[in-house]
Amino acid sequence: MARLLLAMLLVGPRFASCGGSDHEARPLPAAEGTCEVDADCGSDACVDVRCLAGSCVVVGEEVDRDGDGDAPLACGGLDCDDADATRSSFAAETCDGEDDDCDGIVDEDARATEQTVSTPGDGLSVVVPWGEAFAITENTGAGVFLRPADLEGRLGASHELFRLADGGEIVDVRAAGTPEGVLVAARTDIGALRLVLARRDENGGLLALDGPRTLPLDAQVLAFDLAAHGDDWALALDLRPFDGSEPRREARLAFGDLRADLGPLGEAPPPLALASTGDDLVVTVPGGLAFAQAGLIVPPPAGATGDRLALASGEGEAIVGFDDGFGLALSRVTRDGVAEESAPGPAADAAGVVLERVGEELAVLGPGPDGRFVGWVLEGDLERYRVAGTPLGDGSGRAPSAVRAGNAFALLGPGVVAGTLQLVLTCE
Ligand SMILES: [Ca+2]
Ligand SMILES: [Ca+2]
Ligand SMILES: [Ca+2]
Ligand SMILES: [Ca+2]
Repeated sequence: MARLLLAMLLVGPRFASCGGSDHEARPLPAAEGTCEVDADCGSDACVDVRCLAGSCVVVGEEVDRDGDGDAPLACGGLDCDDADATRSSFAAETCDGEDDDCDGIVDEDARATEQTVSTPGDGLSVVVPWGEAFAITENTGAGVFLRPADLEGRLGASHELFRLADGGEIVDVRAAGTPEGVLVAARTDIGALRLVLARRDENGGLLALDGPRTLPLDAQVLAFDLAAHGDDWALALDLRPFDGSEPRREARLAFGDLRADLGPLGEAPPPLALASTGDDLVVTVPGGLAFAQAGLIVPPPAGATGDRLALASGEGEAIVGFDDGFGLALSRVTRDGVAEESAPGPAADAAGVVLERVGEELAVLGPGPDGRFVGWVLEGDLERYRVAGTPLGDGSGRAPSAVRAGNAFALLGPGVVAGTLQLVLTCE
């Protein structure tokens, strides 16, 4: 009997005390370090422990899963994201809306960066938004090319948009960007206007070209401007009819059927500018600003001197930039008229500024006091602005543009070195 009891003790399950209220059998706790499966060894995110031959064995440290050299916070390191090797206490803070250096503050001290972007050839360049980056059109005179440029200053492949097969010269190229792509318009030396729509794919590449096509006209194009208009594009045209009648200014949808003839220009037509309010087109005309579809002319802002008005598109309004005798001033204009109060603009030369809507903000890109291009960002009320780009080149032949990508405001404008563009990123 004693032998049988000893055998049960040796081979049978070991039992915990049968004391307590439930009287159910429970296994004895395993001895420290003993196990049957890996899970018995507990889960410690900082080390890799496996069950080997019944014992828990540390087989490796997993304190840096993303391999950036920094252990996660829970394991005594300073890596605030151990699944992202671009973020650690060793990383530099960059302007991307994330806390790259893991100090708990997003985008602090993310400094403005500047890069020179060399554009091939010395043709005239126009920069337009291309998604959250840019596209650059290049006019070689005989052809127009388009190439994307990212916010690192890298240029994508160059695509030929069109070429003049039978001689002649392209004398004026303009472009307008929307989320889908870019409309490029080029005027030739005989006053014809060619249009091509470059559609972009999701990855920022070129998806397809629509066109080129020549705008059918009974007139010679003297000047033109274009703007994005909802999902479409709009054109403003100064035309000299072939039948010898008076020159006239027109507004049209580039890929629609709207035609709003705004009448003869008169002896001294003002410089041509076009903007969209989303539901109408605003065009500079003698005596003020025409709302093409409403058939209204709004007088120019009070105090405007000279005949140059810069326009920016807006939702239900356009922003007009003008010289009020002291420098650049800015006003809102709607079909009801120009807002009474004009906000003094940054210290830019009103004659050379480009106004561009960038989300809720307005970018003012133009020559500063010393003639070099500067970018400013104005908040929605037009009262506060900040410099968004150090002085660039003198601007000849290089039309600038600006985009916002997260916290970064990017400006691509004329470079200090002739024939280049300069990319400037600033961060909020
Ligand atoms: Ca790490
Ligand atoms: Ca990391
Ligand atoms: Ca930080
Ligand atoms: Ca950051």
